[in-house]
Amino acid sequence: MSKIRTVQQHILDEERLYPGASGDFTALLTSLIVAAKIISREVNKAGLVKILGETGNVNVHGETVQKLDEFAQQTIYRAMGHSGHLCVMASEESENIIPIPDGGKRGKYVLMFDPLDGSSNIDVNASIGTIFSIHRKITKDTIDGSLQDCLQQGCNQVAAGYFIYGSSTVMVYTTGHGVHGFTLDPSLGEFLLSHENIKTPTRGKIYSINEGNVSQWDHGTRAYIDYVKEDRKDRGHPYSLRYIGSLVADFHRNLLKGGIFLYPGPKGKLRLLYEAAPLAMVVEQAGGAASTGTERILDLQPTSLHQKVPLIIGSRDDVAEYGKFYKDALVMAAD
Ligand code: AFP
Repeated sequence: MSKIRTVQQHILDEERLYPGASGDFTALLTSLIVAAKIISREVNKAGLVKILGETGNVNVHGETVQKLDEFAQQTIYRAMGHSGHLCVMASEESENIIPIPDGGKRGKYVLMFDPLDGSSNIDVNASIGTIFSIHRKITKDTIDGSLQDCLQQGCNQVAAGYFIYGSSTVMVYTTGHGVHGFTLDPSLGEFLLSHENIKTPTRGKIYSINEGNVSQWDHGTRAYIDYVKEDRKDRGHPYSLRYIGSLVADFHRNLLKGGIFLYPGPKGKLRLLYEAAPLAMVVEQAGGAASTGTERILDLQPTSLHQKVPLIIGSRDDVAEYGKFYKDALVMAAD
């Protein structure tokens, strides 16, 4: 019979792997989980917005109805700003770094987050999510964190993960010791271990890409997509196309089933710090891979807060195969 474990118990177990741990990190994740539960509750009510009041209006309870992405941003800020464990934050929704509120205790961690990824899917009841990435403070001059603390390579992440608000709310996270998934039991208000030590298949049968962008693709991407669509049973082809347009949802499905998600260049659309790097840490910990086509995502040195990168992520052999097509096309173009 499978064991019953809450995410809190699991995080505490992981903390015991570090005898000198202060408990700060555990407390930080706990605050983040509270924020996610509040966001989850609000996402579940999204369909009632028309009944209870339109965005910007005052609803029947006398509350101003906010856009869900603004609500998610503020909820995380309010839960984390006063947690005492962070020195700075950065969000996909804010242009600049987010300092810790005046008077708030400063801590040794840096939080980067995308409060509600895929938010254009809210109106159609498709899954959306919150992505997070945690680094250690590296600057020493003041107790406040700075831009430099936010612009760290993904390989320095202490933890990363996401919450997916779908048919149920699931948290997936890694601290560098495997990837674990927890499903929210709304009646208990607890995330319970549902996916222990997730390993993604080394090769999948799914490709996820916005094919409407085909005219903007490079030759390597075109050749690769033609290849996965070939009717070659000996190679396990054709692959099935699955694309929701909500990164967390597309990523989560491919993580569990195997497959490849592509948002190719030249510049890409997805953000390095809030989307690509955290999911790259998760996928690598699950045995998969994440690349720009030529470079490992976790090796990229960010140069700005909202930098975009091409993102090719998923099953290890599929990502490697894409890389071959991409590089071959570059070589051919150079000849
Ligand atoms: P929204 O938050 O505007 O819905 O964007 C979602 C997203 O950033 C990511 O979650 C998707 O994978 C990607 O955009 C989809 O982009 P396309 O609509 O260009 O395919």
